Amino acid sequence: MATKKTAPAKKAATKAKTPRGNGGEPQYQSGGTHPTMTTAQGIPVPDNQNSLRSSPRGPTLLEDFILREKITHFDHERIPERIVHARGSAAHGYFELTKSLSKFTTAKILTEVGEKTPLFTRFSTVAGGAGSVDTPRDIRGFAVKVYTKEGNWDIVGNNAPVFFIQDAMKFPDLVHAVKMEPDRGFPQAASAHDTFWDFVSLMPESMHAVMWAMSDRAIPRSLRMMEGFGIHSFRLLNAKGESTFVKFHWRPKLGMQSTIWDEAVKLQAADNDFHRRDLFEAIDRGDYPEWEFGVQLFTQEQADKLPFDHLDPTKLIPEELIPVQIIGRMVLDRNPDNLFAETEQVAFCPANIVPGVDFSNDPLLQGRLFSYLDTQLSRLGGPNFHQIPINAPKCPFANHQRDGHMQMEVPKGRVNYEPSSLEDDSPRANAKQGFRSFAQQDDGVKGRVRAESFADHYSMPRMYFHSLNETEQAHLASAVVFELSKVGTPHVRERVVAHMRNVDPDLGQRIADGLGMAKLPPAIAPAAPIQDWEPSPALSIIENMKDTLQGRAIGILVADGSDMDSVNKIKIAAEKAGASVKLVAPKLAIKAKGGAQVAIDGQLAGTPSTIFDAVASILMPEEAAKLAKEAAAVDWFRDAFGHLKAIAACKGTQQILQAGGITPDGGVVDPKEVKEFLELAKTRQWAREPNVRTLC
Ligand code: HDE
Repeated sequence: MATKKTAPAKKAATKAKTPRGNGGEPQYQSGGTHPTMTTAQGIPVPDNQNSLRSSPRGPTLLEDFILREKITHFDHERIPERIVHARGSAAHGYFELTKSLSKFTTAKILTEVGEKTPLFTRFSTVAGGAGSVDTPRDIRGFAVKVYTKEGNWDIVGNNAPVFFIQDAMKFPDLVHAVKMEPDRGFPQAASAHDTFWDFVSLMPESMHAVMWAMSDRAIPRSLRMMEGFGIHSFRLLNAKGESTFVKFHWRPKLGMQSTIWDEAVKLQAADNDFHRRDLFEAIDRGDYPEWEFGVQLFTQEQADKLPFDHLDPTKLIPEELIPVQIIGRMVLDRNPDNLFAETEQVAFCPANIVPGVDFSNDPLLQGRLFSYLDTQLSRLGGPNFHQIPINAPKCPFANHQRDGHMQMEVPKGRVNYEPSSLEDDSPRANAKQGFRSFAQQDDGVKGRVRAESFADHYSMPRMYFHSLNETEQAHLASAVVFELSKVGTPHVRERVVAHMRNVDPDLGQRIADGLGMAKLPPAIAPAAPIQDWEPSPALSIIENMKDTLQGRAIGILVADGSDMDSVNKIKIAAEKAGASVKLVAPKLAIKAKGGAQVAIDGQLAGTPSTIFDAVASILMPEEAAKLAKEAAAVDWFRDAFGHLKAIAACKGTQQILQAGGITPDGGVVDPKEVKEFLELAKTRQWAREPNVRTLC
């Protein structure tokens, strides 16, 4: 037996030592029919292992065009990453209209009910580089490219309905301030540092978006559990040229859910790709994420009655004032075939809109209309990026634009100008079908000014704070304290507290206390009187959570001797209710009760409880006793408990809970109570939080 095993290995080792030139056989073998490998010019490659040398131990020849072509291509495999939103995950899907807006717009995509239109959606973090982690505290990009019959429509939004600045002029400053500091090159993907807080504390207008960034919205549990917002007001135009203002909303079918900050931090180590993997795996198993598409429609008269200016992108319109009407849905049902070709090369642009939709005068939107096209020129290398498959419209398109870097088309004929009379089929403008802009009268005075109606920076963050429940308020206050405790400059910390006092006096006090500030800094004089507006209950995540197990993940800890009948009872019921279940054990296979060999999904040390929404364990007492001495097992439960997860712990497991200093509460049940456990698993055990964490 032993001789038989070692013999082929010896042979392979001898073979590897033999120098192989042209015609050398690769050492692996596999089935299938493999096409002949060629160079990019189509020349068959004879050997993909060895470069061309003057002799077996001599120098490599410059003549080796195969090597040079391969290395040159490799050297240029990366393109400049996006300056913001570099880290992204995406999927293909479709948009389906369920209610026509024909009264308000001529856009076919918003009037043809039942039509399924292909789309591509990319979610992203803002601050980190392309290789950064998925779970930092950050606003998420939510960009949708809909390939409509009338051209591409890009809704390039975020998972927060407001932005940090009112005018595009400040965007480069904001981004410089939030990204890693330029001298030291850190922190990556984090706003918890001096330059970010220095900047925002000098920009009162950013306070509302800061509140969103410090709220649980900025640490989503899954990309599938985030809302998306177009932020700016846009216009819809009907056949008569009448305009209605509109704000766009995406609502996740799974409802919203967030991580706990401590959990998000641990997830960064447990799984850098937590969100990317979650999205990919869900689509891969046919669990297609879905969002409702909603619109807030309002007239100029309604806009005039709002106590703030809707053109100011630091303001949201509470849906209690103007309801969100659901008019369609987005389903993501296909993973990209290639991350680079699609997710990386996709080029969004808020200026891509279709006839029947138009822009508003939001000064941030106006600046964005320039920026995206410009950024693609350097990111994708030239003006023909619209020909890359992921960017190309799926409807016919034609014009007289020609040449440039990477022209993929071969235009025919003599006519590349207009007017022309030489060919009958050259493209011409079409006044009837063409894009129209709203005929807005503008008789203002030119100047670099900020409208007076943009001056109130505190009433809306106050309204937002008051719309959160107590738990969410405490998370927000604690997040600000966490971030400021990473800020080394005392006057920056004080300035933030001074703003927060304006947002809400109690919030300011709590943050000051959390930082151990001896004295409250004086509040900053507001530019406009602060008003108390009605809270918007629709903005709370916890208060609006969906009563469902769909999209939740459950981990079950087992070991040798575990009773698979009990395990399967939980697994089957959980999966039936829409959850995904993974078995975790000290080894990748266990010998279950009765002797059956059972394959395991995750090895304990590499599968911490942070990646699950609820955990269960079915262990023989002797195995549990061993695990009670195992840090990974103790942490598994300690973290699950600390992150407010439901726990189903068998009798044996109690030893591990004890080792972790856990006093079971109402969220800890016996695994036999499958129904009760799965009910608890739908949400977090909020009542436990004061017992495990001191919040501000
Ligand atoms: Fe962007 N933004 N942005 N932004 N943005 C980019 O375009 C910019 C803003 C948003 O998945 C860039 O292709 C300016 C608001 C998303 O590929 C760049 C201003 C909102 C994405 C750019 C803003 C966004 C971007 C970088 C202020 C929410 C990622 C690479 C006037 C409504 C899209 C690129 C994707 C990307 C500029 C403000 C959302 C540099 C100048 C407000 C989701 O062009």
